[in-house]
Amino acid sequence: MTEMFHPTRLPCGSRVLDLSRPHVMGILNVTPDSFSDGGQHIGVDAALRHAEAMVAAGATLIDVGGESTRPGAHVVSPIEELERVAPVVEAIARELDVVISVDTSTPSVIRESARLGAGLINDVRSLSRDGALDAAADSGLPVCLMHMRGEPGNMQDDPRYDDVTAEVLSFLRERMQVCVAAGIPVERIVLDPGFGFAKSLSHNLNLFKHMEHLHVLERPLLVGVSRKSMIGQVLERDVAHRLYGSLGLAALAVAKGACILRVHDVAETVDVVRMIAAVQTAE
Ligand code: YH5
Repeated sequence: MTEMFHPTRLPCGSRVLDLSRPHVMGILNVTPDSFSDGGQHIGVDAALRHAEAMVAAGATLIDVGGESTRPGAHVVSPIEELERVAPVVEAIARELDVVISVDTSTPSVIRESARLGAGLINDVRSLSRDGALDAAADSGLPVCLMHMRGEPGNMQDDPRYDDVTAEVLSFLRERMQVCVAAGIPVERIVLDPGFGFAKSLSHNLNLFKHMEHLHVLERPLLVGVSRKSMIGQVLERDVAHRLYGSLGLAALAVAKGACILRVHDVAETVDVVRMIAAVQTAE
């Protein structure tokens, strides 16, 4: 088991996450073309019911995303993204006891979500869009910075690294510095290696194997591997048959010190996390 050196309390708006134990973040796609929801969670009621089920299953964060980051997915305008995300953030904040994470790169969505009760900004582009750093700094919320290269549309076109873990580490270190310079306290930063983003199968496996190196940055790690292609490629399973692969990687991520697991299958992952926590907290 890996030792970490980050503090154990992460204030997320009106709630606090106790990071001395791992947390499960349930994925809530509010896109018409979402990859594995078939778009059925578009209606606010349906989204709220799905969020409620994930909270009942033990999710302590819900990640609301209105922009599909699948390669080839169509670009969403900021207004369209806001119209998808805002009503769902508002409904969850009103109805459920959970930290709302918003998967967005868009300044107006960051600002409006924070106003409506979001607790975490999760940006796969690490606040690189014009105005995103200021919006996140003004929100006062923690931010998750994720490693990616290019844009979702072109990121899988022949990604190359000499040492993927070292390059992810230096990218995250640099984005952390940029955030701190923009007024986001380092205590509010969560880091994510970005599995499946601008990485081949061997890059993903190598990065996973050496994930512990990222603890030198002394920030909590979030890991998202649920149902991703790296599992499909190793096991030769389509997206509907990646649960056991996802759970295996979830367990290994926790053993390597990850604090937050971003997943589709909340109940199953919560069992894995609780079992590991029972062992880790034993005498
Ligand atoms: C992530 O890793 N990922 S969206 C393709 C799949 C399955 C899942 C074909 N947002 C992350 O979930 N935010 C996404 O199978 C994220 N970390 C953070 N912080 C992609 C996704 C997925 C893509």
